[in-house]
Amino acid sequence: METNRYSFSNASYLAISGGVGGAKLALGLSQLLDEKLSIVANTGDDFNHFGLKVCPDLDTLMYTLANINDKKRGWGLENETWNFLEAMKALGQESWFQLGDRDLATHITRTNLLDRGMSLSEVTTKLGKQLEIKSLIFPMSDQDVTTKVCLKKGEWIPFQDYFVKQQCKPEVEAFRFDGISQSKPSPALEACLDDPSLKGIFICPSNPFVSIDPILSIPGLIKRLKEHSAPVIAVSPIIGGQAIKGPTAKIMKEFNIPQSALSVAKHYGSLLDGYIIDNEDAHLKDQCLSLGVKVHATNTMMKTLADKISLASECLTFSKEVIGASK
Ligand code: FO1
Repeated sequence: METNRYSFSNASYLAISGGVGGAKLALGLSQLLDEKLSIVANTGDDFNHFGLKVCPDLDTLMYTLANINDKKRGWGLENETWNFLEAMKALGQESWFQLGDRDLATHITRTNLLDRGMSLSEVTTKLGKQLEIKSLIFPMSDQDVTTKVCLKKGEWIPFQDYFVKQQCKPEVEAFRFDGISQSKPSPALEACLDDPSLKGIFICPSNPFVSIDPILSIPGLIKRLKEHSAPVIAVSPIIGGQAIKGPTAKIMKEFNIPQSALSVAKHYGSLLDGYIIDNEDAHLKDQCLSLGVKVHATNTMMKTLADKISLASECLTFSKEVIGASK
């Protein structure tokens, strides 16, 4: 049943997103576009915890667009309670990953539906419909892809061990995405890639290394995005050399890359047709332009819903300028 929604998708825009940072722009875009927006989420952060399939970025997007997310943390649900976690602690179980009581319902439902043979795409569509989300949120792939982090000691650890358990404190040497070479784009992502009426592809201001790269690493994806008639436009996750949230700038330092919006543009390279930077980084405009990408500077700090909608509106306007100028 759900596959019909992919084939008849009348989405005009695609957003490529990780969790908290990306979801802010995705929310702004969804407010303007409703069902004309498709959002592909990173699933490299997914893992099994207490026997449950947890998909942090899909859930952050889902809760944010349904306006039931915890606004302070960015992840998880508002008005959450933690009785399950306390009870697990009392039983001597791990409590470093905070699974709230209400959030647990999502993981149990997803795990059950997957066990019954549904694909991650089908489960995600079902949950999105249940939460009355108009935009279509879907995973990058229905195959498992697992991000691993190489520490300076040469040890590879699971992503959530690095991100949550160790709070991104260890120095990082590299990332790898296990399972990526066997992965295929999810049906909804395939439909977007094949949709000639798609008007714009936005890379949300998520961490390029751990949130966007897993998606771009799906075999053949970069080539198909480059060949698509829709312009590919990224919004910088770096403002004035700092990441708004998360370890993007710290990772750049550890990779010996200058911590700047320019480095993000270089990272995405020839994939980009357009690049949106913050006004604070307007001095980098010429250097970004010299990479052969159109550049727009504006306020990219999204504190309020109005900020999110305003940036989303600028993304849409800019995409029309970029398409008019080149693609
Ligand atoms: N992030 C944390 O920093 N600490 C947590 O305990 C935590 C729990 C959690 C539970 C469910 C969920 O969907 C997300 C959760 N996150 C938590 C966020 C998440 O793991 C990361 O933000 C992403 O993986 C990075 O995009």
